[in-house]
Amino acid sequence: MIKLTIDNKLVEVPEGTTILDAAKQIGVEIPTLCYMHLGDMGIEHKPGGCRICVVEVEGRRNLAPSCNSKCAEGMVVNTHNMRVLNARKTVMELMLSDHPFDCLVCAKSGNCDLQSIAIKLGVRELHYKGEQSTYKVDYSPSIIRDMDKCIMCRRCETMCNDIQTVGALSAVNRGFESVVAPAFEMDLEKSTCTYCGQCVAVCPTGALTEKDHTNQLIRDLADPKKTVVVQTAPAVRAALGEEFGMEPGTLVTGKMVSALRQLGFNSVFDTDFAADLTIMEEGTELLDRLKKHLEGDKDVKLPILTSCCPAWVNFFEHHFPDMKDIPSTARSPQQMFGPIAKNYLAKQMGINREDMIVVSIMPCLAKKYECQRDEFKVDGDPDVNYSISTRELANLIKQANMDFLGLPEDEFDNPMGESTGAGVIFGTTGGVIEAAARTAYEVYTGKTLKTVDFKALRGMEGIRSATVDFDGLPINIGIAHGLGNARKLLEDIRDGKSQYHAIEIMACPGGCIGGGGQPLHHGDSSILKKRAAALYREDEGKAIRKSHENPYIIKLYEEFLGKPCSELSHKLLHTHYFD
Ligand code: HC1
Ligand code: SF4
Repeated sequence: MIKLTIDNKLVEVPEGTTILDAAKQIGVEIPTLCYMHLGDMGIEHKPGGCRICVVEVEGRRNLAPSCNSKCAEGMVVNTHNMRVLNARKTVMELMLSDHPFDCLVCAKSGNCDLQSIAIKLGVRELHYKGEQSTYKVDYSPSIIRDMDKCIMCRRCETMCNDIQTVGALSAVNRGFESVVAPAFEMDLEKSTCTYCGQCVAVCPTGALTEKDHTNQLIRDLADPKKTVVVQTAPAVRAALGEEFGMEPGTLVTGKMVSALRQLGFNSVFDTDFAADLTIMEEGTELLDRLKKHLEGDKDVKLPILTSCCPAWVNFFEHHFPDMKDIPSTARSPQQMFGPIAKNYLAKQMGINREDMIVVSIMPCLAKKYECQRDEFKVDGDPDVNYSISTRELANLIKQANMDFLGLPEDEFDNPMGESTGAGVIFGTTGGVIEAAARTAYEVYTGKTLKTVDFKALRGMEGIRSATVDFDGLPINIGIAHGLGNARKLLEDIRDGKSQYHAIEIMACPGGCIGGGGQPLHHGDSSILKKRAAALYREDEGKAIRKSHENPYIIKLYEEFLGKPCSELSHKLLHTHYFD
């Protein structure tokens, strides 16, 4: 242990501790910008580049960046004397000298670390005038890159390269010209970006933001000629409340439905209903492949991989194109909801497909891109018109001046609002495969499960595995969340080392609860665990917890689809993948 003094307080820390962490231990807050600590993910990004966290260390000529300066025995540190404050202000002013002044209309305004530290430091005038960066704004279907606002903290680079192993973003050029960009400064859309949005989630400024569809939604809701229906993803209800000061893990399903109804949606439905539908299709595909595999059919590929996460689909299309016949062909729940709404529900409502607008509320930014994929359109009309993120919904509720906390608890509309507990847990890592196991077990064995809780499949470790006993047949299941972890499982499959029958993959750490469109969690895994616990609570409270018992799903097959994996199901609910 090492003893030192910070702001006249004695502190004892293990060797190797940084001044920033030692200060935290005694409740001294030092502002940071480029520094990022992602709890359980094991990532500590401390390039010491921005210099906003400088402190004075007695006996040293220069101020030290506290995020990457280690404590030493007897050190005397001052984190807030006027020399330090003056230096931080100068650093901030220099950063702002090459930053556009469009705070009033910036998407990040009010939620921007650069802005809040500038306010805290009381920066009122800028003494440095110099050249301003003028990069072309890069608009992709999910993410907007405005590099004039980049402060070169390189958090996005760490997220994209170290956690996601995508490598779409890295620093290019030198000096004033340096910027974080895809290779050859190409547009994000032309790069290997998966649109997972994890870079957006850690960007401290408005350099990386989601493509905002709120204004389009406002226009559609105000148009009396349009029937606007909405579906809400499982993970949204477990995090939306945080935007209104509620504790992480507070379930706000009823208030969310109420808010959506007050915003003017004609019907408020649940993506969880479509998640139940996904289980019917994907589960049937799993059992079919399994049966053929057990019969010795060499053409059948196992493991089957889940296919509901669009960033994950992008990832394997870019990085593992040779393996694109392994994932399930089932569309994601978002994309199953669309064709059922526009082909089945529209008929029930007596309206034409073209007059229906299907909107989704998603924790994810890749869902925006997924809506635009050509295979999910009919004559140019998307099955799901567009998607807005949890953060965008929260902003819209705030724009409408609604008292979210005071809203009553409403129920979803039917027929596409009824879901089972299995549909709910899709939103957390392990949930999709647990939902599939509940149905596949009962269909395969013909027996009723004693307990539907497959606790061995739950947890937050990046790669997990468990064997589920299908009445004497051991089914090996793998789970990965975060694309770096997915890569490891895929490389094992490619090398012939995988023993799994089925694997669930979600691109974002934690699954959808940690999606790039959720309220920012700053890598705090305790927040992710609380959101996951909320979904398991909602599952436990449901009268029906197995997808194949959802009465509206049963009715949908009776009235419309025939049976799982029928010809019509294949036409509407399945897809194919591209190189
Ligand atoms: Fe997800 Fe899914 S769980 S992908 O994370 O399969 O986004 O929440 O909606 O489509 O249901 C996201 C969440 C979501 C789909 C479902
Ligand atoms: Fe990388 Fe994901 Fe950001 Fe794309 S969205 S640049 S894959 S972190």
